[in-house]
Amino acid sequence: MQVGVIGTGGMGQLHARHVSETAGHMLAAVMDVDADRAAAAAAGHAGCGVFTDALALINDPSVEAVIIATPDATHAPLALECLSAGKPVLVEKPLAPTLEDAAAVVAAEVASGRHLIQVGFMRLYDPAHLEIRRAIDEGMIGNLLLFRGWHRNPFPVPQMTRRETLVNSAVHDFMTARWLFGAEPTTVSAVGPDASRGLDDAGLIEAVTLTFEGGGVALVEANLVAFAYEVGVEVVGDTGIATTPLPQATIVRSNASACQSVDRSWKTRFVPAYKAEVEQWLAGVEAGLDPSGPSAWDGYATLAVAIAAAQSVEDGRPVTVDLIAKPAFYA
Ligand code: ISE
Repeated sequence: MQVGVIGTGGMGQLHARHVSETAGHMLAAVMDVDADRAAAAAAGHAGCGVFTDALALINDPSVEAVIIATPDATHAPLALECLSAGKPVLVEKPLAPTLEDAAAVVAAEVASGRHLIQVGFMRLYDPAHLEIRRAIDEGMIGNLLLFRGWHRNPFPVPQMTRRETLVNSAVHDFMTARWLFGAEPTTVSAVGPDASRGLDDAGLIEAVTLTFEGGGVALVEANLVAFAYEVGVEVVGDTGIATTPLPQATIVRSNASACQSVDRSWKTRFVPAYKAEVEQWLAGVEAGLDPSGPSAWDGYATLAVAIAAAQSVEDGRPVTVDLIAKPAFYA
């Protein structure tokens, strides 16, 4: 496939590299409003075109599939343009900052009659997460009762609000909980320390509780004042527990102490997951298959959880997750 990448910041560059590294596929074009950054991203990729207009890239005949790695607010409108052009698209999370925009993408894809959209929840391709999934699927822990996720990120998007902490960041953890339970959350309760606790950036730590259809419970720590980039999952069943391992970096012991390097960003911790995500997305697109990864419905439903969590923080009480009826298109 000939792939175009829109947005050449850190994520766009990583996706562009993984496209080029995937045998049989080519980075055909990159786009950025910053022409110099787009040109730099194209350098080293023979034959890669440089665009400063996203629509021009999407509609260019040389582009057969698109990856969107632009700021959150542009994800939905660009995904709609890809639908109009009939081109498969891998769009970074969140699908949109508002439920209305996410629902519009769902409606447009259903109306198109084609499954063209995959949303970039790359943790579903992380080996540690896949081992948790396998433990559940193979009955190693019995019936899943409780999910616990922690998401510690020392470098969030600058000046994140409480809402953005949940919509931009914790949205990953909500997707993982939905994926493992195979169900939709019914209520959300979110609380966080306030400035009275002496936290200058109060609101960048949220504790979120989700209850699910069928009785499951999820506890999520969204922590953007962390001192290392750490993402983990623990699932408790009625016959066992499965937990992702702690970081496995080498432990160096000297001067009567031991130290171990830690991750500082998702762009290092999840490189294998991002690579597998692009490889498997491209393989499906090339085979003419529907995307096997998270759909536009997943993007919408997971965003609904994040927005309900933000409402719960504001209201100081649990909030019901109100979803539109799930189209049969996403059965
Ligand atoms: C970022 O946009 C990501 O998607 C990362 O995976 C997440 O850990 C981080 O908190 C987000 O800001």
